[in-house]
Amino acid sequence: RIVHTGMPFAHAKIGNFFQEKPELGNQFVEDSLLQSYLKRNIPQELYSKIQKDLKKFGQRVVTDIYSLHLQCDRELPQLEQCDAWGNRVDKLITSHAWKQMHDISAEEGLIAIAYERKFKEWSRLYQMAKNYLFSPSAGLYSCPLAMTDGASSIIEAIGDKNDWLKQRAWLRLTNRDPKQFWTSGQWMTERKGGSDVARGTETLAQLQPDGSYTLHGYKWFSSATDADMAFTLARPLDKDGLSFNGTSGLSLFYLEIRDESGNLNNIQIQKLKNKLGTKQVPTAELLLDGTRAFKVSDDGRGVASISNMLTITRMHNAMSAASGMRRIVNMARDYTTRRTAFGNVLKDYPLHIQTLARMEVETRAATLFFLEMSRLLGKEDSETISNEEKQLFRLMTPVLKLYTGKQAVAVTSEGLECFGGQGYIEDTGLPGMLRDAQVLTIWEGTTNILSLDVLRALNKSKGQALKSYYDVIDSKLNSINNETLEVSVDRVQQAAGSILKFASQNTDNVEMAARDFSYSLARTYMGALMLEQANQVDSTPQDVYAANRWCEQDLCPVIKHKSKDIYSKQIADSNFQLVFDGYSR
Ligand code: UCC
Ligand code: FAD
Repeated sequence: RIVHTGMPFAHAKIGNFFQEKPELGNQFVEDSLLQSYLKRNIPQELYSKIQKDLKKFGQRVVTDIYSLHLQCDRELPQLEQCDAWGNRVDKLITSHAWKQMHDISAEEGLIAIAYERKFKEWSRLYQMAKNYLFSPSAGLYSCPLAMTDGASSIIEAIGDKNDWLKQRAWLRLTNRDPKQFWTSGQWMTERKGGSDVARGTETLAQLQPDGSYTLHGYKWFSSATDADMAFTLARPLDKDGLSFNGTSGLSLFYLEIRDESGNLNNIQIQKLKNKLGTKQVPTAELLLDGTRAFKVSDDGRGVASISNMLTITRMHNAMSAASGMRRIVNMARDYTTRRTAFGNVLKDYPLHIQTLARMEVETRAATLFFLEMSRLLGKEDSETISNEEKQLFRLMTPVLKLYTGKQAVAVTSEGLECFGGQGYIEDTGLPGMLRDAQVLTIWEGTTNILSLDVLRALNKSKGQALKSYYDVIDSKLNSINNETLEVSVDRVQQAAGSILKFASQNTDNVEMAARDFSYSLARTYMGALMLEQANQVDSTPQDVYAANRWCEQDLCPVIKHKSKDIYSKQIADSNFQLVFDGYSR
């Protein structure tokens, strides 16, 4: 017999302390600003129904949908290019969770709500608010949804003359039945250029006897390649085999990715992109080798026609930016109650809370901006928009996208730091949030390209857009009667005046001022929205405090720079010399 002094097998002792993880509450119930904005802008009888749905969904996005989100993060898409026998199959493998997101999107009406118009001009606001709750828990399914929404809007804009497209695609894109529901891609970028689409597009379109076309080209970025259809740009060839250069040679085409038997429509998936983030999304390079397609714009109106889609996807981009900020702030806030350092929980350190308060102010400003633009979009959809609002909406869509994209990167980066080392650990899910935020400044138009789009909108409106901008701000400020907001009202008023003044002056290089100008438009407008929110009868001290904090910053960087003549030819030359100092090739 053997004498045992203790059990030979045991768990290793690794200490008794385990940090509690951050928890999320109902994301609608916890979002006081979202509730307040919707309540004050949507008629009561409609809001009571919307509120009920958002409250239910606010819980889903932190329970079953959030589990699927984490699964999308873990089980990334794969491409099986050839089968075991060498046959090219281009099989795209996506996770069960990703497919579930498709079904949930249909069932919850994440696209449908906007197009059913059951809630009149507030349908779009409702839809965007619901997507705002979904986006940070969506496993990036928000990306295909954005393009699907954009595609639905294009088809609606094309109108009756293409009823077959409505029957064939629109009814599916806006469907609530998962079996019917389609998603769309948006293929604009080619190897030569994603910003300069007019010079970058090499894809050619060959007319067929039946009136359809075959497309021949290489699409350099195709997000969500598992979509059912896509809108894309190509150059139709005339009977002599010639095409036009530039934007006047581009037309818009509709295509389906697969035929009735599920085979790819003469498309080869060349590779899946190896990306910094958005890894959940199957983004591919595609060879179009005779892809059957249908021209849906007039000749040469490709870019103008796809710009409807750009407007919608840029709105989704901003929605994703604002909701991503809200999510990291909510998580970091909860963590301050669970994490102890130097003997106290983090929430007891004013320095740490100051950091979070600054993030909160940014998040509120972005959220109000995005909600207000969604409200205007709803009015445009239902044709109740005034001319002034229309001008404002066109001018401010690129501003919204570019400014909130930048905010999201900064706030999410700060948010990761709020978790200390854990913010850098992959399986907390936190690092992915930063990687996914970074793309918001790149796709759907980079910051500079959108700043140039602001100039385009200004020029096209011949000054009317800026006048509308000023008048809308002025009218918001005039209705403010709370004296604790007086200083901020003055600051916003002055900034708006300075913007007008700057626009009326001749600048050597107006393009060089475009980014600072756009930032000025953004900060000043967001200031007005924050003040409006703070001036409501039921506004809270937090609304007032946040508005005043926002308005303390430099609202109009373009003017400060102008006094230094920073956009002159001489400064442009000095910038060039500085950037290329020491460059030897
Ligand atoms: O990145 C992509 C998909 C990513 C996945 C989706 C994510 C969605 C968010 C999800 C969140 C999770 S798709 C690729 C996106 N690509 C871009 O955004 C392109 C960026 N480049 C530009 O925006 C450029 O400014 C271009 C391509 C529009 C420039 O083209 P052109 O042809 O050189 O510009 P033109 O000649 O000035 O404009 C041609 C016409 C004009 O109309 P007309 O002739 O009537 O005057 C313009 O006024 O297009 C009109 N136009 C616009 N109209 C141009 N831009 C706009 C606009 N933004 N709104 C209205
Ligand atoms: P470039 O045009 O080469 O720009 C490079 C830099 O130059 C940028 O900083 C830009 O701001 C700057 N720049 C360019 N011109 C000017 C100028 N005149 N003045 C000042 N600055 C300038 N595209 C699609 O069509 N469909 C998709 O589904 C899609 N999915 C994507 C998914 C991901 C993850 C990513 C990262 C991209 C995706 N894209 C997609 C492509 C994306 O839209 C483009 O990458 C983007 O529009 C920029 O184009 P580019 O890469 O050609 O950059």
